[in-house]
Amino acid sequence: GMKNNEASFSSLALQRAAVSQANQALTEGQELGKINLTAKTRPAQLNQSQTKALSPEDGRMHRVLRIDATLSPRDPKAPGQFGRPVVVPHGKEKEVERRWKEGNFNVYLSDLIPVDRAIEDTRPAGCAEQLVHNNLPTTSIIMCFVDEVWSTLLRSVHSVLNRSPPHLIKEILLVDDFSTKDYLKDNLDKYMSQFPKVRILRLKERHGLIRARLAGAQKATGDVLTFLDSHVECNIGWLEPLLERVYLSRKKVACPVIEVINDKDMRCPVMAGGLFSIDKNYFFELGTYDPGLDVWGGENMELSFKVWMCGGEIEIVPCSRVGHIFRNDNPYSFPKDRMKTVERNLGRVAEVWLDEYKELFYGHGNHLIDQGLDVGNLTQQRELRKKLKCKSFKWYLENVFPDLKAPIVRASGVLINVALGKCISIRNTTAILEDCDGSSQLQQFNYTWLRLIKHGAWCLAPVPDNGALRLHLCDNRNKGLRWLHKSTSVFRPELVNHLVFGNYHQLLCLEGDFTQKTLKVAPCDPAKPDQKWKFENYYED
Ligand code: UD2
Ligand code: MN
Repeated sequence: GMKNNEASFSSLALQRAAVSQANQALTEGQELGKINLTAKTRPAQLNQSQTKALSPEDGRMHRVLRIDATLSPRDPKAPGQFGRPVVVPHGKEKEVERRWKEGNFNVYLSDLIPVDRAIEDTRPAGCAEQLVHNNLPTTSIIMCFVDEVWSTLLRSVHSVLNRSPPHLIKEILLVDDFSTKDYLKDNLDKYMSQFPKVRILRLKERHGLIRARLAGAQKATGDVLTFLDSHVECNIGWLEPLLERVYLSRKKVACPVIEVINDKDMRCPVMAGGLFSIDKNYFFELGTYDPGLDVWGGENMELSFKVWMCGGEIEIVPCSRVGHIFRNDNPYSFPKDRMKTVERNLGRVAEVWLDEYKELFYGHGNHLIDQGLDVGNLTQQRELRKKLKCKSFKWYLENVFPDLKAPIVRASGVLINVALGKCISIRNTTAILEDCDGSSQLQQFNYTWLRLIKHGAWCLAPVPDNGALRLHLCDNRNKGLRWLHKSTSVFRPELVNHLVFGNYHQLLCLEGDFTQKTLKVAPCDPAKPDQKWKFENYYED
């Protein structure tokens, strides 16, 4: 579910980069859900520092795990074995449909596939030969779930047990975030009792995944925390390279490949969020997650900014492969409105970490003018940032994400009234309607990410209480200069193509009057064609 990203951050180019990676995986994931539940990941190239290995003779290192307990499956002919695609049997389509909503993926097929099936080794060449230190730290696997599908939960646990060196797994902590399904109670206890390393922690109320992970972290006894979703499949040799990175540098957060990742430099500005290993003490030094984040969403941003800005690093480790079922939507309910929850979480993150760039975040939301989004108390988070002596967001953008080109302009060129076929032109300190002339400087406007209609340093805005237009010196922080265009589609579909000014309570739309050649703002009316506007060029959707 990447829907959260539509909530507010969607246009922040930062998030876009992360999302576009994730979306690719999402497309693949839909396939996973429907067809074969196999981890499909594109092999990455290893860079030199990753292939360079010490010699095993030096006695301090050994090869990653090669024996995969699932390689001689109990039933080699079972569906999905070796990651083979599974086809829905004829006549079962109804059942597939009926059971889909249990997990928002093909639950019917998942149940047909053995919980300890074999999967293909998707690692790039060379990974199996890699050496890791003999004295790697141990890890606690923390897997939170709420109403997870039985077979996928079991498959996640089996994949960890079967494909990790036992001595590195201190424990597997299953954190039950107040599930309602009966099979997740006694049956789960009974099933897991055959594995001494599996502990089940039951939360007494719904915590949401962020605080559920924190509850797990509090109980963990391993040196490193490894977080996983409850519908994953770890591949052979997935764990050692993660722990190796943390071992070599305790401020490194190591993520497995779960999707197509920019593998040029292995630097990852924002992690996907679900799957990573982090030194336990370091996690607590960083103040864990902001415990004020609710249910789902934004915590990956928070931790990513915090890690990078406060002296750590995030790295995608190409030899570590973990499959994950991406779903179109969360299969569980949100205690409060989903969109508001995620928006509030992102608001907290923006307020604490984004410095002056937080204006971009607010400028992008689907809310008209920001409504003083109540993000709760941030004192502790801000103090933490000071205490950790973290760098600025500007530093982050310049150093961690130098190839980020935050697009400044969303639309440009002449601004044409759709019904009248006339264009806006600058006259002294005001604007009028004229015949369109693309070569006239006076008719050139930029519509920016902060929703300003700019002509050079000047911005179009209505005169308060009057409705006439005038030019105003642009100021990115002045919310009284912002116009909504296009992005209104989410909020009020009928307002697409309008240029809307105002707030939730009072929407005013730019309107042209051809006889008078004048412009004004007037109450929005979808039936009025002279309120519809188009820029010459658009740079997004
Ligand atoms: C992604 C991450 C997920 C998390 C989320 C943003 C990956 C693969 N997944 O979304 O880990 O970072 O973005 O917050 O990077 N859960 C609970 N309680 C809840 C809600 C969820 O325990 O209230 C569990 C859930 O059962 C699952 C895990 O938390 O095991 C993550 O939830 P998800 O799978 O719905 O999130 P996902 O993969 O869409
Ligand atoms: Mn997930």
